[in-house]
Amino acid sequence: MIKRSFLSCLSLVVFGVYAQVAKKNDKNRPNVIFIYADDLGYGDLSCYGATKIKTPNLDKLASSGVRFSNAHCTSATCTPSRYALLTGEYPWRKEGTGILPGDAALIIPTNKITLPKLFKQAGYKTANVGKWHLGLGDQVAKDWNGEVKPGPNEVGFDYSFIFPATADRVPTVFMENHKVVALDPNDPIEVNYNVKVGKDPVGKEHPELLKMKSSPDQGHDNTIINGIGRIGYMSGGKKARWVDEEVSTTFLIKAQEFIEENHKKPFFLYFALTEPHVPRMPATIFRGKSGLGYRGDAILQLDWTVGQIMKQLETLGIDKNTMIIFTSDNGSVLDDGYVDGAVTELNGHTPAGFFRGGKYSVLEAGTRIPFILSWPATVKPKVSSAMICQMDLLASFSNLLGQSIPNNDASDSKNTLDAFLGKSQKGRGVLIEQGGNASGKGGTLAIVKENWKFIPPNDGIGVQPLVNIETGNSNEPQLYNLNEDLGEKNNLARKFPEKVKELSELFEKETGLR
Ligand code: NG6
Ligand code: CA
Repeated sequence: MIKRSFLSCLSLVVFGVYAQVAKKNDKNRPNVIFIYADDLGYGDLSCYGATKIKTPNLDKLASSGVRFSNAHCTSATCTPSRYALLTGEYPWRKEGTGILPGDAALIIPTNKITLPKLFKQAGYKTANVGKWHLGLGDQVAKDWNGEVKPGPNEVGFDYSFIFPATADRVPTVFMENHKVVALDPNDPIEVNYNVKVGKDPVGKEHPELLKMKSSPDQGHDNTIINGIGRIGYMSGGKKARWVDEEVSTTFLIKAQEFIEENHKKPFFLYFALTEPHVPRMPATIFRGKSGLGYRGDAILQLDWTVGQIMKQLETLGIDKNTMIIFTSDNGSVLDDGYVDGAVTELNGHTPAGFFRGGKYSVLEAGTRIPFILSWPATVKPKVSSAMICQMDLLASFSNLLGQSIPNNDASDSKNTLDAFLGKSQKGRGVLIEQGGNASGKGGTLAIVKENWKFIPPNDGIGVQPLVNIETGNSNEPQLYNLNEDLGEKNNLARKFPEKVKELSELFEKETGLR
C-alpha cells in the first residue's frame, strides 16, 4: 500500500516536472508566420506614418508587438533579399543572385542550412505559400509539364504553393510542390525568355488587347495573359493560368489551409504576398477604395489579408503563442512597368516615408522597410530603433529554438534575438546595404555602422532609368549621419575624412571589395 502510494506520488512528481519542461519548451517554440510584402515602402502603412492610406490590421499587429524603425532587408530588389533571408548569407557574395527571370534555375544550395531547414530540424512543420523568385530546377531549360525540381521542397519546405517568379513574369501559373496546378496534359506549357513561343498575342504587337497598358520601354510587352502584357513568352497551360484578381485570395486560402491542418503542432509558414508589386490588379472589392489608384488598393488588399490570418489564429486559439513577422523584400516603386495610376493618383502619399530613394536604390529607402514582430505570449509592445536585418533571423531562431547551424553555413547571419524580441536596443553593429538592379554580383554596396553610412564612390548611373528613382550612385564618396539626417541630404564626406577612412577600410574588410 505504502509502496503504491509512493509510486503514484513519484509518477505525479515526474509528470509534473515533465509537464513543466514541455510547457517551457512550448513557450520557446511559437508557431512562426513570416509575412513578406513585395515592394512595400517604409511609409506605406499608417502605423509607419502614412496619412493618405489606412492599414488597420497592420496597425493592430504593430500595436501588439515590436515595430522597428531601423529594420532592413539586405538588398533593394527581391531575389537577393529573399536569398539572404533564407540562407543567412549576403547575396552579393555569390554570382547570379540578382533579379531572376521566370525560367531561372534554383539559386539556393540544397546542401546548406536554410531558414525552413532550421525549423524542420527543430521539429516544425514548414510551408511556403506565395511568390518564390529564387529559381526552380537545376537548369534554365526545363519541362514545366513534369516534376520541376529542385525547388522549395528541396530547401526545407514540407509543403509549397507558389508562383515561380514575379506576377509580371511568365509562367503565370501556380505550382503545388513540384507540379503546375490544373495543368491539362493536352495543352503543355512552354516558356521562353528569348524568343516568342506559341500563338498567343504579345503586348508589343497588340496593345489594343491590354486591359492595363504597359509603360513604354519597360519590357512588359511579351505574352498577354489575362489582358496584361508580361515579361517573357509562354504558350499552352490555358487552364492553369492564374487570374490576377484571384492570386491574393488563392494564396490566402492555401496559407489558411496549412495553418488549420497544422495548428496543433509547431509550424513555420513563409507567406510571401504579391502586393503591391506590379502588375497591380486587386480584387474588385478593393478597387477604387484607397483613392490612390491600384497600388493603394493593393495595399488595402494586403492589409485585409493579414487581418484574415490574425482572425484565424484567434478562432483557433493560437494567437498568443504564434509569432507573426511582417516585413517587405525591398523599398517602394511607383511606375515599375504598367500605367496603373500609381503616379497620377498618388495624392500626396509618400511610400518611402522620410527616406531618400526607393526600390533599386542604395539610399535608405531601398532597404529600410517596415518590420513588425508580434508574439503576444512573450513580447511586449514597443517601438524599437535597433538596427536589425532579415538575414539575421536564421541565427536568431537558431538561438531561440536551441538548434545548431552546421559547418560554416549562414556565416553572415548574426544572432540578434534580443533585439528582434524587443528586449535590447542593440541589433547589428555593421550592415552592408545593396542597391542596384543587380544581375549577378553587381549593384552598389554601402556600409552602415552605428548610424554613419558610407557609400563608396562608383561610376553607376544616378537615376534608375524609367522608374525615376535616385540610385544613390555617385563618383564622389558619400557619408551621411543617419542620426540627424535620415533623408541623406548632407554629404559629410569632406567634413569628416577620418570617418570616411575608417568606414572605407571596414567596408573592404567586410566585403572583400574596394
Ligand atoms: C525589373 C522589372 C520590374 C520588376 C523587377 C523585379 C523591367 C524594366 N523591370 O527588372 O518590373 O519586375 O524587375 O521586381 O524589366 S522584384 O521586386 O521582384 O525585384
Ligand atoms: Ca520586391
